Amino acid sequence: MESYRKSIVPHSFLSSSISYEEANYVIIGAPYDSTSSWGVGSRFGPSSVIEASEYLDPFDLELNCIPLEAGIYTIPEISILELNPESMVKLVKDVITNIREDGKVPILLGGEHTVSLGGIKALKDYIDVLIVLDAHADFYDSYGGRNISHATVSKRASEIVDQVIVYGIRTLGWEEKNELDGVKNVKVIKRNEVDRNDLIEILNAIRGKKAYISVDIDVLDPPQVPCIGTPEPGGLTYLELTRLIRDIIKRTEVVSMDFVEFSPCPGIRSDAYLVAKLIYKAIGYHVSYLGKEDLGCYPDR
Ligand SMILES: [Mn+2]
Repeated sequence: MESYRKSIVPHSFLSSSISYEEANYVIIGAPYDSTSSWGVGSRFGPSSVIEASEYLDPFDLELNCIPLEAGIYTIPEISILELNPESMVKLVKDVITNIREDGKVPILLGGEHTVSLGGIKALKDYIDVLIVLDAHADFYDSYGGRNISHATVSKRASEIVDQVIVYGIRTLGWEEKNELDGVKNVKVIKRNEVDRNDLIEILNAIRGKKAYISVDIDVLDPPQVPCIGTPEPGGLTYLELTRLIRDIIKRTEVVSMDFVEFSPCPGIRSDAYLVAKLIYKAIGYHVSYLGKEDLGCYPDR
């Protein structure tokens, strides 16, 4: 269980070569896509994103600093591909628990959305609110005969977390609508239901709370990132998404983030690069507003 701390990582996020001990942020690849209903392939997400990240410029033009200096370490991918969803969630939970206990910020990389349940379970006692950015509500009580599935993630999470906010949805199953009517701690916001000012108001209402952000890459508009399992038209632009993540991190105390459902297509490099940049940007905002040391970042310029 502890062996990953000393192991040599062939590919690390932004080619970082620091030790686990020195890191404030830890990238965890969770290659799992066993319950995916349409496009399988998100198992290749973590390795593809980490490979693309090696081409990122460590200097952040917007923040005017090098967030990488906060220390980012990449552990080897967790071996979960062959597990059933329950065992997979348990193993991801154990890894995230260890990283949290070491005082580091876990950044989980899927894999399908189901892997988030491992992170959420590990951190449920440390978070007040779960913020899910997703094209779908993922609020089925069971899907394809499974209680733990990419389509039930927010429903399962709502049973263990006090408050859940889902933003960005563009489609909803009838069964999901009925499930949502039966819960009080979940706020699902349609993509076009609110403008940026409304979103800021919603975030101001949770100011200072401890938060977990789960980013389903399909919250983006399919032309922005075509390589996803379940594409849904009408999504966010890259800039809208990064700004929203910044707005969240500026107001809440984000303890962990995950980025899931990216499913690389052979021959397309821009997608993996976009996801890598999105993750580095999110880490950059975290370093700026919540970082342990002042690296001279200026997020509001
Ligand atoms: Mn999802």
